[in-house]
Amino acid sequence: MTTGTLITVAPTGAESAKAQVPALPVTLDELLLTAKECEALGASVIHVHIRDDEARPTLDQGRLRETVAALRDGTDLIVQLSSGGAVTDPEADRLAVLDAAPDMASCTMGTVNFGDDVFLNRWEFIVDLHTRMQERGILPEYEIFDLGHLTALQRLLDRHGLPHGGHVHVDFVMGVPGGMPGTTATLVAAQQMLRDLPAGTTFSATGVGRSSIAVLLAALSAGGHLRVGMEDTVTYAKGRPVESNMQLVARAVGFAQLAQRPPLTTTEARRLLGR
Ligand code: KMH
Ligand code: ZN
Repeated sequence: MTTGTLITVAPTGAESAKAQVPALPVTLDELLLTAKECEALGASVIHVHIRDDEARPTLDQGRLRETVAALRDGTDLIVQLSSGGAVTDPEADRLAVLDAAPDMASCTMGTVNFGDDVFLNRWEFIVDLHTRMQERGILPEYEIFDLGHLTALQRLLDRHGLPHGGHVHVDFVMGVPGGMPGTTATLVAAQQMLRDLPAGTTFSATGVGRSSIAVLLAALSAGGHLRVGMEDTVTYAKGRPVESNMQLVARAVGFAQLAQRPPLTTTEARRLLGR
């Protein structure tokens, strides 16, 4: 049955530099303001990467805890911390993200070439992330950069059991140079592979860069949910830089309403994800 649309905003990421993308929210105040405005527009989940005083990506424990507390205080958004960090972050720091006790955390299901870099996700590391989240009651969002990552997810769940609460939610991150392309055909192929996962598995999708609109439309028509934000998209249209995360959330909300799948409220999103 087609439901409303869960909209996740990924406002910052670890890849863009503030100097090149001045609208990127990098301070806690900027992040909180963005979060409040995106929630008011229809976002129900926030995927969070944080920055240090020089706007460089960081996994600093104190800052992560402060960020989770501020988002909980100021919004009703479901707080999802990135355990992916930046491609240079060590595994120990990525695991320690869970100590900040978010509602959700990302869990990338395999290694992928990432432009000129490699985003490394060893099997044992994935198992560690998954089982620690099970123990602590944190819901994973399984990040799928390539179709084989879905096979790895099936293997993970077979061997190590369902996440805490039993709901499986995946996010197709499409169009990364080195990963699966951001096309309708690929999204449909990925969706077909969900048949091998537990009944009730939900998916969202995001298309990086130019693939963002194609993926958004394909996800909506396929019954999927949406992730949008400046982590993935910094150009709104040819020659037009994104002005704010709100602009991207507003566009997603508009498309979701046209598709007669309006944004889920945070309460509805919590029900869907079992949070
Ligand atoms: N920054 C990328 C290397 C995640 O948040 O879990 C990884 C990423 C995925 O953004
Ligand atoms: Zn991320």
